[in-house]
Amino acid sequence: MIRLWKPVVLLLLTMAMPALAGNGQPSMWEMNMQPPVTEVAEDIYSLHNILLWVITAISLFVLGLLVYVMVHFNEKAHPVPSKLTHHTGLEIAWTLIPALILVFVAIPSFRLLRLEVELPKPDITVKAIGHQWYWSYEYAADQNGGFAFDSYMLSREEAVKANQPALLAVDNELVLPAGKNILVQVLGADVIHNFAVISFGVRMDAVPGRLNQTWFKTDKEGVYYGQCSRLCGTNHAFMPIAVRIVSPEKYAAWLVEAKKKFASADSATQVAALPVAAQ
Ligand SMILES: [Cu+2]
Repeated sequence: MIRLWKPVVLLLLTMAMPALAGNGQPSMWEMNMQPPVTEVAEDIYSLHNILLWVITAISLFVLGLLVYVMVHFNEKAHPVPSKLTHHTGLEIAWTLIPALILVFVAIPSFRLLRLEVELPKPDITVKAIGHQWYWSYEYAADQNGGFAFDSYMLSREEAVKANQPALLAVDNELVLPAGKNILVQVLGADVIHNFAVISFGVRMDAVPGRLNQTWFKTDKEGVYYGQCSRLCGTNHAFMPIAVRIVSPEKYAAWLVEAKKKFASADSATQVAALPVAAQ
């Protein structure tokens, strides 16, 4: 009994503190998804909540039916079994009602799918390339970019020193502006990786030789963390994604700095050498 109170208190605390959930990263004892910061992520969250109510109602209804059958139709309560095998009304009902539930679920689901898949006119295009085991990013030359860099996870000591989350913080963040449509071209350099940032509702396979595209737009500045979400080898767990969303002014200033910082030849050749067939 004494041992039980600790998890119970923790569970109650957890339920009372969704407001404390970390933005852009997982937090301890979090029950729900990370707070969404794009329209797509918000829609994913609300569809998830709708489905939760639907499946809860269905499960409770089925449970109720089972209990009813056990109580009313056991041998003691109902010694002479009914010979009833068909009931037209019932059969129509149990076909029609599930079909209507599916239609009800399909409407927000297809709406969300369209929002995710239909790429809006991009303001900025970046390329995210998954490697064993790090990411590299390429900024388009015609958008004041024309440079590329690698992004490696910080060691635990480095992350703690920089006051950043361990296993998520990286040396070079993907910096992008708020309020713009960002198109991310996702590629794999060696095996299949996956570019996933939960708060953006973004999850896209990085396949060698294939150009996949996804997009996001957020007005909330901050750092949002993601992880490679396709098993890609020994260090799969150690190639996080860190996206820093800044104001468009700060972004313009960062581009000038980054162009100087990442002007080295080696990262540029690495990206150019990729065996990529455009779609
Ligand atoms: Cu990977």
